[in-house]
Amino acid sequence: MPDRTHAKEISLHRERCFLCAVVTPERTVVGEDPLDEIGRLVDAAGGEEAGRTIQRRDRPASSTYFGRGKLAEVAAAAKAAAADTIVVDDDLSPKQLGAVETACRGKVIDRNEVILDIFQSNARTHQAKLQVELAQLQYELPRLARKWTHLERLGGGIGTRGPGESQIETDRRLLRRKIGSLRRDLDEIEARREREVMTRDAAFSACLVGYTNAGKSSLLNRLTGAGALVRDGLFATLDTLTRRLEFGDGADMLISDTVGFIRRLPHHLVASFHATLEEAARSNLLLQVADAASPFALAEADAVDATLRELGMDGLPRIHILNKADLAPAPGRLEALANRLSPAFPVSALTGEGIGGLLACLRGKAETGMRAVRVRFASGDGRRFALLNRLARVEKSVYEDSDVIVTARIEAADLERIKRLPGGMAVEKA
Ligand SMILES: Nc1nc2c(ncn2[C@@H]2O[C@H](COP(=O)(O)OP(=O)(O)OP(=O)(O)O)[C@@H](O)[C@H]2O)c(=O)[nH]1
Ligand SMILES: [Mg+2]
Repeated sequence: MPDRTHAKEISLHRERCFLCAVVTPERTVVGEDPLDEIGRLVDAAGGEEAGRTIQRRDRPASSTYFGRGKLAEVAAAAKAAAADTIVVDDDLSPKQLGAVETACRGKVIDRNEVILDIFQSNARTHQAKLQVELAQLQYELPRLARKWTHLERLGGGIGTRGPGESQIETDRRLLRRKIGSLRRDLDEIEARREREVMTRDAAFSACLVGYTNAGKSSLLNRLTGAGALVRDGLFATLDTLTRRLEFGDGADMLISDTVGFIRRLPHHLVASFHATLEEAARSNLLLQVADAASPFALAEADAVDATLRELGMDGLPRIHILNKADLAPAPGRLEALANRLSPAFPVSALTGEGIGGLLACLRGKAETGMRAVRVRFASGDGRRFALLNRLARVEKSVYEDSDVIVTARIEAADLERIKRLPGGMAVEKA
């Protein structure tokens, strides 16, 4: 029996892809062809568009996704366009995917799989690779049965009598075991990383977040000379890269760049990239980057807001950066964006325009912004405890041996004052 516990190959590289979707009334974004985004995703996955079609419907058909007539039309159009793969811009149930496959007699890939494919080819580090594999296997688990029936239909191998239920069960068990072992490996990496973060000093930290391709990595490079990978295409960055921004007068802060967001980011991916996004959640300030030159900047900002809410990060202090100002956005666009996203800084990571103002703002935040810290000192040190309670927002105090460990949010200057009291105190980033 073939080992089916490896993630299935979904590569769209050099494939001719026929794009299609059911477009419901609530999904239509004004002014945008509904399939433009999936077109960019397919492009990022290395595929080529062979053609496209949509069906307007109140909702997708529950078992066949498209209406029956449209399904035949999609199959014919894809065949006429000599497409290798049908790409459906939606999250299909195993049953729907099976129905489209049967009608089109070929490879069918849904939106989740396209994004997984991009992540798979862009994962560079060990952690990112494990995260993508985990997301893939979790996506596949409920679809195993479909895959087997599919193989059967294709003729199987020598002497196949079709895998029975028991084979599917065995495969499920193997998949689950593999998922468990991936999770353990990732937990270990996360724990190690957590220890590293703890030993870092209590520097003020900011994280760049935003729609994919907005220019987050370019900004990190512009601000810190980091040398982060920049590429025109979706999901170039899948890891968190943290660099120190020095203001030149001794003050500094940490800035992290991380994976970009998109509308309807697949849930398995969000869950698998939990550790990577967790870093962002622990920062003191979010730098939300928008591509001001994108005609869909506002819709993209909505998608980013929704993802931040989903990740429980919408409560963090935030400033908006309207990037790509050099591309001369349509008249009034910058103003409209700045009205909706405030406070906002129009900048260009490419030319450096506006970066001075942004730096001044960040310098101020690093000085006055509250940072989360964990401090440890002798529990008998009542003076320090009282001052801490007065100057900081104390979240938690835990007593351990003869020490007290306090988690709190505090401004840098106040932390310095408390540090200077006699008696000694250890400071960690919370
Ligand atoms: N004209 C112009 N192009 C920019 C600017 N900033 C970034 N770009 C371009 O936009 C593209 C995406 O830039 P990245 O920095 O990789 O974007 P990102 O947000 O990190 O993207 P992901 O990591 O894929 O989510 C690249 O082609 C950059 O050269 C800018 O200020 N002006
Ligand atoms: Mg990037």
